[in-house]
Amino acid sequence: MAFEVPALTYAYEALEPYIDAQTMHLHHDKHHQAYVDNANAAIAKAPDLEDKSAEEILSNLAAVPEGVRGAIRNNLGGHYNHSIFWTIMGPNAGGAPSGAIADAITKTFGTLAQFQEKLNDAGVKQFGSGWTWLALGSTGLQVLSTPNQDSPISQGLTPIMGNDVWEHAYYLKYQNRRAEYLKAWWNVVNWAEVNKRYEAALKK
Ligand code: MN3
Repeated sequence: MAFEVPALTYAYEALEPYIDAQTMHLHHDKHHQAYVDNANAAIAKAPDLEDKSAEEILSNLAAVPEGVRGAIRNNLGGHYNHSIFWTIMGPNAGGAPSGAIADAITKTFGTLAQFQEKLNDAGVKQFGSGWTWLALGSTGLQVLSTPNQDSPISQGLTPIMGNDVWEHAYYLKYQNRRAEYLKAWWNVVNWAEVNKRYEAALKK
């Protein structure tokens, strides 16, 4: 089955003033669509992958035929990462988490502010395009960054939340001020969804 860009569950302008509507339109409708189109084109050349989920394919890239592996890694990775990204943001969001994720963040990183600083720092230091992530592995929660559209799932980690630090995610509004974008982004984080993802990851 072909992959599709999931519709946003909120309006394009709902994340204003932190993320502007024009960026959301371009990012969701154009950039994400391009990843989906290119991923589907690559999968059409590797019929064995057709019935597999994005998670299954990306968690075992070595099993992907070499001729399409790069295209799948970049474009299915792009689809998978962005599909998470849209759901962990929302209007009337931000603030502090509650539930299991709140306890786990405190236990792992000390305070919420310390965790936020760590995730932002990984985002600032990611050279070029990429993502900064909170992911769950066998030793617990960890912050990491990935280049391009690489996903933590390809390293055996479950992505819990992540911020897109490609210039297309922030350049219209923040220009070269990536650090400012990273700081502002916390105002649109949908913690209820992040907690849901964390609880689901614990059960895997
Ligand atoms: Mn993006």
